[in-house]
Amino acid sequence: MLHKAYALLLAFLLISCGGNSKNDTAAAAQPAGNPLQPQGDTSQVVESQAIVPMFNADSAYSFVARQVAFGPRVPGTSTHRKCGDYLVDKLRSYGADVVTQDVDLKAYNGDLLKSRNIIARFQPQKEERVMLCAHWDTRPWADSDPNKANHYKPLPGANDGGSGVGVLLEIARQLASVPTTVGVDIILFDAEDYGLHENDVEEYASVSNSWALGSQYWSRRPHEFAYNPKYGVLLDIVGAPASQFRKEGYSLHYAPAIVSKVWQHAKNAGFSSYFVEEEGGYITDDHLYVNKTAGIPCIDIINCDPESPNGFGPYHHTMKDDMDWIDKETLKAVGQTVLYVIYSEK
Ligand code: AHN
Ligand code: ZN
Repeated sequence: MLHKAYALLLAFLLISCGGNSKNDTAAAAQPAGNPLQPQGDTSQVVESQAIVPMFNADSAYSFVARQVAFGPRVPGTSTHRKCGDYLVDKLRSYGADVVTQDVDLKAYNGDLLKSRNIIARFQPQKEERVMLCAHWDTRPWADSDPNKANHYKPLPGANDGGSGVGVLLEIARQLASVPTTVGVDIILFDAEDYGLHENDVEEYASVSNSWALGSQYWSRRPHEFAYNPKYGVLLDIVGAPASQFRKEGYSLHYAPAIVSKVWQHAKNAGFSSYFVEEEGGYITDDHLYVNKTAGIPCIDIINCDPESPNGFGPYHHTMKDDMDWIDKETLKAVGQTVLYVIYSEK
């Protein structure tokens, strides 16, 4: 893979320029930063490098599988509560300072959802911060399933729910051993996926903002006063084989520089087949409220498939959204790119 060659070359330069290569971290880690200029001043390139850990896709995959093993994570169910406890414990085990927002949120149809936003702070004393987020709940209804009998059944949520959280747990595991220069907050939003059922579109025609209830709540009331990270990156549906991440509309509108930064790191690392140089459509997702309501520039890394019936993928909001749709290469492309981003941040 290109990012390995890129990292190895830079690692060699780092060593030959007297960088510390003796400890375990350096052996398992790789430098990243600006693209290597073939004719450039290499010492300057090396100086700008940060040590970036290797993202372990097997580990991320197992974190997705663990969530799926609980069963559907629909707010208010015991599997949801148990998975929430697991996520809090896991993040604490990696040294994060974890707080939760436990709140009853009202769904568009009147259902009261016992919800929990989970906020894990790494190096909470640091002023300069970056936030990484994903939703951890799963959709209560497989309303895009080709079989109508499944339209009111909960889905496994491997990709939609599990994948973003799996990548973030692996990043948390790395943060436990290799600190970043900036502080990092991992925020797991609840109740993202309780939005309008396909059969309710007419009856609830006047309803808006039925999706992303947890992030809407958090965006009105962030976990700390005057919370002001430099930017946020949302991961949603990041596990399907050969995923393509297009530059999502609201992300380009509210946070164009962050889109460029992330896509540039992906390109340097050789992941351009995933992070494509194309604009995607506007997607109502957690980042919309983080941008609009909380005023924090936040992008969405999300796989869309313009060819498929509902615009995402053939598994999306169907009973097929299980581990068969989780691909380690995709988890790696996303996770490694995000590691490059946060470890390069000064
Ligand atoms: C809608 O489907 C309306 N928005 C995409 C956000 C989403 C749904 N992410 C996961 N499930
Ligand atoms: Zn969904």
